[in-house]
Amino acid sequence: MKTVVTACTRDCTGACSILASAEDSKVTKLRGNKEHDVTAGFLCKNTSHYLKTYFYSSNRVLHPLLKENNVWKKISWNEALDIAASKTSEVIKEYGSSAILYYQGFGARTALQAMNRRFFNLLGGVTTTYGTVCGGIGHSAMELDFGTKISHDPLDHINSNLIIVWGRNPAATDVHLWRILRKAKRNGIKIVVIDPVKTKTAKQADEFIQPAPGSDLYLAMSLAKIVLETDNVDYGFIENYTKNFDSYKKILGKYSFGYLSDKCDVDLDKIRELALEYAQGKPSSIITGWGLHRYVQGHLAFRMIDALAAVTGNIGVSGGGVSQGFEEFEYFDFSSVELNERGKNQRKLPMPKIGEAILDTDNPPIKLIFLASGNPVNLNPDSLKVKEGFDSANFVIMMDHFLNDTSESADLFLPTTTYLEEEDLIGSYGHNWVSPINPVVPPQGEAKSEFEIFQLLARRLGIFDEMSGSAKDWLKKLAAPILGQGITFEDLQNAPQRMIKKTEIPFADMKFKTESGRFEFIEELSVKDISIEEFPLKLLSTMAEEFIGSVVPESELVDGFLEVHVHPDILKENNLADGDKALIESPIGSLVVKVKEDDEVRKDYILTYKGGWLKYNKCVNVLTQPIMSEIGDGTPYYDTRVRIKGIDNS
Ligand SMILES: Nc1nc2c(c(=O)[nH]1)N[C@H]1C(S)=C(S)[C@@H](COP(=O)(O)OP(=O)(O)OC[C@H]3O[C@@H](n4cnc5c(=O)[nH]c(N)nc54)[C@H](O)[C@@H]3O)O[C@H]1N2
Ligand SMILES: Nc1nc2c(c(=O)[nH]1)N[C@H]1C(S)=C(S)[C@@H](COP(=O)(O)OP(=O)(O)OC[C@H]3O[C@@H](n4cnc5c(=O)[nH]c(N)nc54)[C@H](O)[C@@H]3O)O[C@H]1N2
Ligand SMILES: [Mo]
Repeated sequence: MKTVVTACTRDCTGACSILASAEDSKVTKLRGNKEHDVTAGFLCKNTSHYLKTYFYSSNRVLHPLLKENNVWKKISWNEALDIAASKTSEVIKEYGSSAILYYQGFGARTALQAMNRRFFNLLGGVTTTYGTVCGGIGHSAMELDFGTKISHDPLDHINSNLIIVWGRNPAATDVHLWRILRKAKRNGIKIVVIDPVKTKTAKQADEFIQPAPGSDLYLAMSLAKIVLETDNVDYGFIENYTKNFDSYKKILGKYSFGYLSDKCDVDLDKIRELALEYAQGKPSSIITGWGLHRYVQGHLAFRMIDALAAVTGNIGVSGGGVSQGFEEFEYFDFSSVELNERGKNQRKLPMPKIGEAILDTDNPPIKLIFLASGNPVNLNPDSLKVKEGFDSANFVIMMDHFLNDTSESADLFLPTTTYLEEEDLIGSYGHNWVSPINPVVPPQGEAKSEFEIFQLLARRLGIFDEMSGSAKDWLKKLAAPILGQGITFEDLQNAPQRMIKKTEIPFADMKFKTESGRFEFIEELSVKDISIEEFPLKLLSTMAEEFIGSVVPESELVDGFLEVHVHPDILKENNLADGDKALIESPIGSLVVKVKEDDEVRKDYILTYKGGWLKYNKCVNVLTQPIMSEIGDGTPYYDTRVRIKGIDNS
């Protein structure tokens, strides 16, 4: 028996360091690695079941597949690579390399994927994407306020007196942050959850505030207004380290308490209590989540939350701050590996509107698509349009472990390895550690790493010299900034490494990365009304605890209905009852769903989860609008307006 240190590469804040045991080339057990102080020696449900439900799942594809007459058929790697290479060179010859779209999803977030991008740059540059279907919006807000996005170490929250979990559900989506919050609670630190949904996290908090979706800016403004009115302001911080305070104060002055409390639909007494606790209990920390990113003007909520932390002087102090997450790729040197300067024909299409963008692109049009670790037909807004976009290309090549909704539009499937079969490094967007990924067993079936696939393609396309070398050689190059800090490559391969010392508190030196060098308050507020009379409800589609992204449990891979939670009053208004089938319509689509009566949801939205398959009629994104946020090129999924009506249930 042997034990190997590796790390989970799935799309999650954890990027957990794992100890994998193997016997006779069979992985027998995965355990959390105690050498990592955030992921702390335990694994989430999804990783605990990973061997059975993912790695050894009978649905995992272990041979290259080619679609002929709409049926997948097994082919050899030689054949698959020859086809991929000849499609690539034909398209380049006829249309130029920018007629190729390389779409990289969020399914795996490792360092070595830089080699995929290098490959495309060596071909002369291809079309890629800009913007994001994940964070983005909040990051741009933080850049405006602080000049950069940095967060407090998750372990620093233990030093707070009060923690506000704002638009995040770590009990389901980040069990390691949840462990820290539970410990904080045991230590007597008050946990407040602000979420329109009574989530698993909310149910275990000391205080739960359930505002209207998309109204957090008003809530943050009213909290700050009370702070000003009761003179709980940190004037020292404001005078010495901030800019635009007067303009910000003027904005607050324009709105009455009545208006603000109405808009967020939170009782003023409750707001007052929280404002005083937050300001007087200093240090207080705010942990923001992805729920805040999902609105056209989501940046306004983030900027008002940052401002609240600033007026109370909760910046630059241990146990304080506004923490969104971490830049998982910041520790690596990508530029020298990716060779962007060689990709002269680069073009970028907006990820939030990828379907329409593919269809509208001309000169040259998109002819060939390479897709790695993503499922855009399922998870990007306006699924049917994304499908139309992918279907419009002459040929689609995908690299994944499983067939998914986007495979319906693909022509060639190249099976890739997982974190139990390959060598790589991974950062995290939930903490500041980098962890090694090491092969535990040889690749299953005929799976190959993306790194090897692109090397084999490079050989066929005459660019092998610049793609050759071992994974280790390239990882050393990518990790150069880490190796410069006295960590050896062997250290990095043997154990997870903390990149920033625990004691480092963001902005403790009061130096901000903005142009002024100060924290910059929001100066102007212009709120757009994007409500639509005919579609009175919002549609929230959050993460499920039981699976990640669109890799749903096997039992879900059957025709059925998306389950949506609806308030009893809304059901009554529409002559619906628990368990009924109903039609949800949005400005761009409609879907037959099954309703679940739920008196814990608010009356202004319908709640469901993301990731259900289009193929089985359970994909919420047939309803979501393909629009971009005002700032940050993000995806405002939850600003989709809908209505619900009964259908014949017989
Ligand atoms: N099990 C599991 N874990 C995951 C994932 C998964 O699919 N499954 N996905 C991973 C990914 S890709 C990400 S980005 C993270 C996301 O991690 P989280 O941010 O924890 O996940 P979400 O479910 O998006 O949670 C957002 C919360 O915001 C709330 N919300 C919605 N609108 C508003 C609003 O207007 N105001 C406020 N205050 N709250 C609002 C939602 O009700 C929801 O509870 O999780 C990662 N972890
Ligand atoms: N309605 C709605 N839509 C949403 C969201 C929402 O809250 N509501 N959340 C958004 C968010 S936060 C995100 S991050 C996106 C995610 O969107 P995507 O990244 O497009 O979707 P995933 O299902 O996470 O895609 C992962 C795919 O990668 C594959 N994969 C996993 N590991 C590997 C690997 O190591 N190599 C390769 N080649 N493939 C691998 C999986 O099998 C899966 O098919 O979805 C967004 N979509
Ligand atoms: Mo995400």
